[in-house]
Parts: sequence; C-alpha cells; structure tokens
Amino acid sequence: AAQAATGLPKLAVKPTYRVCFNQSEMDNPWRLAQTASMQDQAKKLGWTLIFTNANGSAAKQASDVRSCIAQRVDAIFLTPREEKPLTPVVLEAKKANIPVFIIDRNVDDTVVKAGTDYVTFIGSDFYAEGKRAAEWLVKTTNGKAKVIELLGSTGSSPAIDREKGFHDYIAKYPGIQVIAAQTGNFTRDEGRKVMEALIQAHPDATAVYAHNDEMALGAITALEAAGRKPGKDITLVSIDGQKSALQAIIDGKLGATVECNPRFGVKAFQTLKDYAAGKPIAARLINQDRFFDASNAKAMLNSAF
Ligand code: GYE
Repeated sequence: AAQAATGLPKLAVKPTYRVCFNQSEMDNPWRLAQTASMQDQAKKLGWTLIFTNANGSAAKQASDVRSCIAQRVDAIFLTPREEKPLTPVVLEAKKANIPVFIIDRNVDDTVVKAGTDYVTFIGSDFYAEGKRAAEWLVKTTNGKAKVIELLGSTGSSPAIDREKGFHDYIAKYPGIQVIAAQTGNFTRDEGRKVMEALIQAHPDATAVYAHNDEMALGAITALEAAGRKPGKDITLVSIDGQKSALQAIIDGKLGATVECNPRFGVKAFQTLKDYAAGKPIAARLINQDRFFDASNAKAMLNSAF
C-alpha cells in the first residue's frame, strides 16, 4: 500500500474511526462553520470525534494534541493556530504512530514535511488569496491607493501568506502603497480598535486590505464612527466570503472578498479513508475558492456561511 512506503504511521481500514479535531479558537463565523462541518460529517459517518478548542492559545492547542496522542486516537485533524508552536506535536504524533492531517492552517514546512511527517495539508492557497485581493484593488482603484493593512494572527500561515501574496503583486504598481499595517488578530473587535487608531494617524488612507472579513467588518464600524464613508471615500477588500461580508458588499460598504471555504468535513474524512485504503495522497489538497463582489454577492448570499 502507498502508506507503507512513506514512513508515515499506518492506518487500518475500519468501519468507523475515533479521531481528534483540534480547533484553534471559536471566536468567528469561519471557525464556527469549520467546526460544524467536521462535527456534522463525523455524525453522518458514525465516527467518534473528540473536539478540543484552544481558545486562541497555541500552547493550549499543543497540549490538546498531546492529550489526543495519550488517548491513542486513530488519527488527528489539526488546524494549527500558529506555524512554529504546533510543529513539534506533529512529530510527537508520528512517533506515537498516529497519522496527522493538517487542515486549513499550516505548520512550519521547513521543519516537517507532508507525506513524511504528516499525511497532507488540506486548505486554501493563502498566497493566491492575497494576490487576488491585490489584483481587485489595483483594478478598482486604477492603480492608485494608500492602503491600511489589517494583518491576521501573527505567526499564522494565512497571515504570513496573505501578506506576501498581496505585497508581491502590488510591487509592480508604485501607485499602490501600504501606509500602515497592524494585526487585528482575525477578530472583529480588534479590527475595529486597530482601525480606530490607524485612521486617526493616517487620514489620507484611501483603501483597506483586511486578512479576513471579521476585521473588515470591524474596520467599517470604526471608519463610519470617524466620519468616513466605506465603499465611497475608502475602498475595502478582504478574505473569507462569510454571509455578513456579502451583505456588506450588497450594502455598498465592502468592495470584494476572496472566498476561503471553511467546510472541511467531507474532504477531510474522505482523505482519511483514501489514506487507509492505501491510495496515494498528494502533499497539498488545495480548495477551489470563489470571488465575491457587487456582481454576484446577492446571488451567492444564501450559499455563504
Ligand atoms: O480566514 C479566519 C480564521 O485559518 C483560513 O482563520 C483560516 C482563517 C480565516 O480565523 O477568518
């Protein structure tokens, strides 16, 4: 079987499995949708899903994974809050002969490798997301904007790659300048607070690039409180494609959002089954994401999370 050749822990074909899902936090609609998707699919298949919530602490998430190892589960689904702090537990699971499937966020790929240390990474291409947001902004502003960037959680793979994808793309457009960048930790409240301060310090800003919708929605609140008109005198673009962001597009406040699909259940558990059956698994299983703007937000509203 393919799995034997890799040095990865083996997994038997069984009617049902006992697996862990180690969630990073539950403080936004994306996380709630992801968790619901995993739990729904486990229920449908009759599998036992042990769910842990690290409440935004990478250290707690590492100890959550260790407790799953101690419980000798069949497999671990891990959504690493930050790249580096969650890398060692991947090796610990391998040593304990428990296959790990990395979903949505990544670990440090310079230290651990898909196909050797863990089975695969399943998720979106965050670099491409940053690039797609930049492309839209360049087009919409005719290549002229002073941008405030709201960064995701420091050290998380989506924050790292969404920053890089955006900056690499705008490097060819000297009229697009990022005049301030600060983390809003992927939350609405921090996005609002950070924007309150940044718009005071940079009243010349004409655009906002937020690494997720929640921070963009927080920013809209802050901008309106500061007397600005989001969608009219300041252009916003973000990532995720949640329902309330599509509503903000319909309302004319948010310009566009790049979809980042949180519904992992079907794909994650099917990949485990394929792995157990000895099928070769690609190192990266990348989701195909959509793009939402004024042209389709209304039609897509009901399919969003
Ligand atoms: O964009 C954000 C969430 O890891 C891709 O994390 C995910 C990101 C998503 O908290 O809203």
